[in-house]
Amino acid sequence: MAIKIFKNFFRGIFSKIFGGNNEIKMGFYGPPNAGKTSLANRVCKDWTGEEIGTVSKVPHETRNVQFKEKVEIEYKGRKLMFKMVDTPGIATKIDYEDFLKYKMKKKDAKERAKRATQGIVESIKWLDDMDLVIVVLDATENPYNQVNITIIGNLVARKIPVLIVANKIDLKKANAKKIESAFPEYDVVGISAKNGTNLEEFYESLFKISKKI
Ligand SMILES: Nc1nc2c(ncn2[C@@H]2O[C@H](COP(=O)(O)OP(=O)(O)OP(=O)(O)O)[C@@H](O)[C@H]2O)c(=O)[nH]1
Ligand SMILES: [Mg+2]
Repeated sequence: MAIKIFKNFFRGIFSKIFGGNNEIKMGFYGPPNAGKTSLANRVCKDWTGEEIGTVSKVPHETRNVQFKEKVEIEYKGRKLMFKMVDTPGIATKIDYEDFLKYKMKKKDAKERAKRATQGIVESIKWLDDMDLVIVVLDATENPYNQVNITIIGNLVARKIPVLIVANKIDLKKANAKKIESAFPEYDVVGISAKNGTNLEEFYESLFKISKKI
């Protein structure tokens, strides 16, 4: 705690002296395949015209933290500058055999599993550096699981503001309400990153939780 206060104090002085950026570091966290990169890409594309990374139906597509700096977002006349950080999906277990059904060679599947495991460690390391976190969950999946509870518990312990996104609401099986019930103390916004549904609500919630930093 004392170290964090110290760090923030010096960071503040540093940026005042050198006119440093006032970027809000926004992390996209969650289980694999939930749509973190899809959402990060959509936001990035909206405001910079560029994307942040590749999307795939094969889980653990993102195996390194990737980011985009100086993404200025405007909502109702207010502007905020973000550093967007897309992270590898967090899982409790990675089995290379799960990748074989995607017609991947055994050697490639093993390499993907190894890199995905390292990616999880990297995701957790970056948590400390985040000003706020968007937890992206797949609304067609059961939200009551170890990964979600661990991620959100970690954020609470570090006092990092959280916005939960219930993604894939375009799918019939999606149940955003179940996510709301699972995490009643957080803002939950149902979206489709793929179709761009409810992005306005996402920006509204984002600006709301940015005030908590
Ligand atoms: N139907 C539907 N599919 C989506 C949506 N968002 C993402 N997807 C699909 O879900 C799959 C995973 O998307 P990604 O954006 O790669 O997910 P991710 O969370 O970054 O996954 P990892 O990098 O593996 O952790 C892809 O096939 C996407 O096209 C959505 O809103 N609706
Ligand atoms: Mg990804």
